Amino acid sequence: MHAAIITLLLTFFTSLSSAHYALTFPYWRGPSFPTQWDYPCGGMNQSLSANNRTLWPLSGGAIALTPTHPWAQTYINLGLGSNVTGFNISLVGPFNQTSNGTFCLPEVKLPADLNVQEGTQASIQVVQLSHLGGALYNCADITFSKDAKSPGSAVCFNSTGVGAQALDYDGPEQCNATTGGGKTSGATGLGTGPGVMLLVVFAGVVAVFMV
Ligand SMILES: [Cu+2]
Repeated sequence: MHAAIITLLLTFFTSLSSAHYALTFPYWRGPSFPTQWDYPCGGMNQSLSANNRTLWPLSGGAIALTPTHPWAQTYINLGLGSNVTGFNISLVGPFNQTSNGTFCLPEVKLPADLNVQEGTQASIQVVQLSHLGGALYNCADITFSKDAKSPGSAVCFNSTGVGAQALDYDGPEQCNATTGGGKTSGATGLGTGPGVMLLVVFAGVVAVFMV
């Protein structure tokens, strides 16, 4: 009886751990699969970074992960320091990361006004909001350095079918107080200037990253 329950639990947790995603570059803080819902780093606390820092280029570098979901709204953030509590610098996103396998952005640039020095420590946070509605977190700890090495094409590549898309934005919701009307149709909204502009600009950004 107990053995059966344990087998059932093991099966459940194995199926959980086969989902979610890992960071393969910079290498993640730790195997967060069972606790990946926990903000801000999937349950992997900062002390785990002690022996696990990746050298990363001073102007920014590659970020590779192994998504397992059909799609996920994805954000990549940065926090400076050796003990990061707030990931307040947006590096990429949000964008829709599509399909599963390996996904890599070969050169994620730092914001132009961000001044990092040789030896500056920081942590990168990846957030994926999956199709099931869960928020999944992972962090990787880095040291900015001119000696940082490229992860190489064995680590930084995009599996067949894996990619990124701009998020579709079909205009703000509109409410007509007199008729009680709701949201306008997507087709109508897409015709509005700001929405299309946002889409085009962001598609350009993603295209640059995907080169
Ligand atoms: Cu998952």
